[in-house]
Amino acid sequence: MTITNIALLKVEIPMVTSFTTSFGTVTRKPTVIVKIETKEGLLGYGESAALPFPMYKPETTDTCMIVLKEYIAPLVLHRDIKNPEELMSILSVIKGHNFAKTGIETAFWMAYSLKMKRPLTSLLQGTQKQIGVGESIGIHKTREETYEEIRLRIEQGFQRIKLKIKPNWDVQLVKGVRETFGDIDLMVDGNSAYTLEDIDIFKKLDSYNLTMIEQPLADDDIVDHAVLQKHIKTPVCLDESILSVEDARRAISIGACKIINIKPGRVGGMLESKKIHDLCQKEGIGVWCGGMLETGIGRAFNIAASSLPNYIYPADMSPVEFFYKDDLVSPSFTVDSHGFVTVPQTPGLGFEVDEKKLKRYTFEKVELTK
Ligand code: OSB
Ligand code: MG
Repeated sequence: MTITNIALLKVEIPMVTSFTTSFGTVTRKPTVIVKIETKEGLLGYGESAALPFPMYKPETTDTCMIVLKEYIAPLVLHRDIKNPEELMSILSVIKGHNFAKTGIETAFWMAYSLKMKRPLTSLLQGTQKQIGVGESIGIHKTREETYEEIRLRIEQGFQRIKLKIKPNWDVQLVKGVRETFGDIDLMVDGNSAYTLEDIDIFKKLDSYNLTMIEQPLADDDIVDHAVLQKHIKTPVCLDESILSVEDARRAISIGACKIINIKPGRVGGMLESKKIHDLCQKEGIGVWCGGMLETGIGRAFNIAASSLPNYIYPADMSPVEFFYKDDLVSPSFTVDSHGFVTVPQTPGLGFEVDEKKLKRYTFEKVELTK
């Protein structure tokens, strides 16, 4: 396949609610949509779903735009690229910038899937026809407000509840949730807000039968996580710390986690997600798909990746309308009353991109043809 045209679209759909984590509040979520055209007339859409600020990982929406324009596009335009493996080998000269890489990688996967006339799930060797979904509950002003959202999400059928935590918004919260909601599938996500000095907090959390504790310690650490894991029986799950299959191998080899959250965006795309999945399957480490508040375009790839067999925990895959006034695909995916999303079985994205909406929410556009 030869890419003849790349459009980088900075898109912003108004949010209907903000999302607060230990690192800050997301009130606006611009995103980068990458649209490619190939010589044979195939279209591909991908998404670089970094946050607008460098508080989750170093990348931002704007760094994705720059890296895609200045470094990625010149490497891939007008070059005959056989498959995603070859694309990623070309991009491997660029260090880091995984969200930027994911934008072009996912667009390429979509076009490739159309060319092969096979759905993404089948190209990846996915086996699951539906994906179990949980809900990630941001930090609220009060515990009562948090309980109200949990009540609603359980009623709607979401299969597990993930609580965002930070120092002084952790043990009491979890205790209250257990007292109010009993034995629900419950986990917490610290987004790197703690250090090993907080070990007593994790020993306390350890008695609440949490399914996992996600990324409690530094975003670039695995050593301290390994120490923590030795002191608690609750599985440690790594998010921010895992950027590649090599990271996953190292983390597993020192016992830094028992579970990995794979976000295609964070690891550089679907191919690396699959590699991490395959390694974890071999090592007996269960995985699940996290999210970056993607639009329906990014979510489509998350759904396809989640169809692999070792995705054994519910995904962070709340419907797009929970966070945004609108979506870029229509219809958007839905979560049924038992908390399942159906995996599309058609070649391409599996969802219809609405060009009118894409245009309406685009506020910056860079066209590259070389
Ligand atoms: O740590 O999983 C995270 C959103 C933005 C940044 C980091 C995280 C999250 C979420 C939301 O938890 C997951 C979603 O996309 O629904
Ligand atoms: Mg996380």
